[in-house]
Amino acid sequence: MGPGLAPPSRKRTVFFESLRGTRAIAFWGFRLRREYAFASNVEAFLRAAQASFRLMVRPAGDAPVIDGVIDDHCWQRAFRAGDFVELRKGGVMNPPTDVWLAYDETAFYAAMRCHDPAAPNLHDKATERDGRVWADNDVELFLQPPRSDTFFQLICNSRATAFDARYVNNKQDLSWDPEWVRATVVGNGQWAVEISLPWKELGVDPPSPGDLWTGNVARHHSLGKLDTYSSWRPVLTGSFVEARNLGRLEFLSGPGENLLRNGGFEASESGVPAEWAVERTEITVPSVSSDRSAVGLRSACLRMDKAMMGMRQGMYSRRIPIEANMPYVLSYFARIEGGRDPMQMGGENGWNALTGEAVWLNAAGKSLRRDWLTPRSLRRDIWQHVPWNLTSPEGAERMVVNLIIRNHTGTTWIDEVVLQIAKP
Ligand SMILES: [Ca+2]
Ligand SMILES: [Ca+2]
Repeated sequence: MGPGLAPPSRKRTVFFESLRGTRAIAFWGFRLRREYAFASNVEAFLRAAQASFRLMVRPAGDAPVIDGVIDDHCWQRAFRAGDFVELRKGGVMNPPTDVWLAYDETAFYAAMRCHDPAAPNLHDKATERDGRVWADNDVELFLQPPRSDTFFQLICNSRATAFDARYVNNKQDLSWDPEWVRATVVGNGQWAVEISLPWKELGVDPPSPGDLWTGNVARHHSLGKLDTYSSWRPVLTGSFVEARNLGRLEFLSGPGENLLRNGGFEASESGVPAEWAVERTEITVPSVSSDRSAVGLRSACLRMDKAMMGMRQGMYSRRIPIEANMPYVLSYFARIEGGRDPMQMGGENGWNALTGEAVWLNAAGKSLRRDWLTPRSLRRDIWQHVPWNLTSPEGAERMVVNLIIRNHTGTTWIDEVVLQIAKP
């Protein structure tokens, strides 16, 4: 056991999956399989999507305890990515893998859950650093700082044995032996890993919010002669170990306290997410779906498809308690796909419109002011973070966030709506 190595803890059964989480994953898998079944050319679809694959990395807040148990606070608020795609084949991998990423000034943190009906009987063998770890059940993390010709590969098998290599212009250097901490728990039907990698081991400063790195998360599922390989960012030609096959990692600023509850649109039985409402007759209910989770967001998001007769679709938040004369930041993630070119936001005459409003109310529920929330333009096919700076008017006690979409073509997704007090 080398320095920085946490002892592997095997064959502990972990009950960290809430009922709600299990249901969301099942629903999401069903949606995705159905979509893929309808796609006439899965590979073409994936190729088009490849460039836009983006994993969001949120600040950890409190650093996770690296014990292989994925129940730390930072994982609860991290984005979950999944839907690993099989190497050079393009199908969504089953059994699935879930990934959460986080960071702080000290280190990069990752948690992966590998679903595997064979667990706990995994028969992994490698115990030596830089040995045949990649022949076992493993997870593989790839990281490349911006403007660098070097990327890093960190492999961990179910016994928490490490394989770490540095690649300079795609040439492997195994002598790179950073001090990183990892721990695994092998349970029934799954095994889990947590990783902490100090930034100083990469020889770089910690990322700042908004920084874009490249990277990927991959998995080897060892099934004897039926080994399978899959990754979060699809790799359709070549191997995982190529800079050109890395996706994007986006480091985000901290969410602070979200005054708006259920900004992630976690679904309810009725189809309308908790804390949201549909209040106007000309507005129809958008669907809550999870079919874009692969770009980094959590289990549910709001989906609005091309509407009949220009019918608007929208959701209204419940009234959120706020303070008067206070600066706020309201933000969400949006993604548009397949619409008319160029996409015109804000106009409603035959075009797609993503609009919204923040309505400030006084104690009697009277509207004091409306601030329109209409992005001027959005790039297509990637999740984008759209923030507004707002100041509450004198006498305001509550606000309502209205999200309204009018799609004549294409599809729009919204997720992770956050309202917080602006930093001074
Ligand atoms: Ca933990
Ligand atoms: Ca090494």
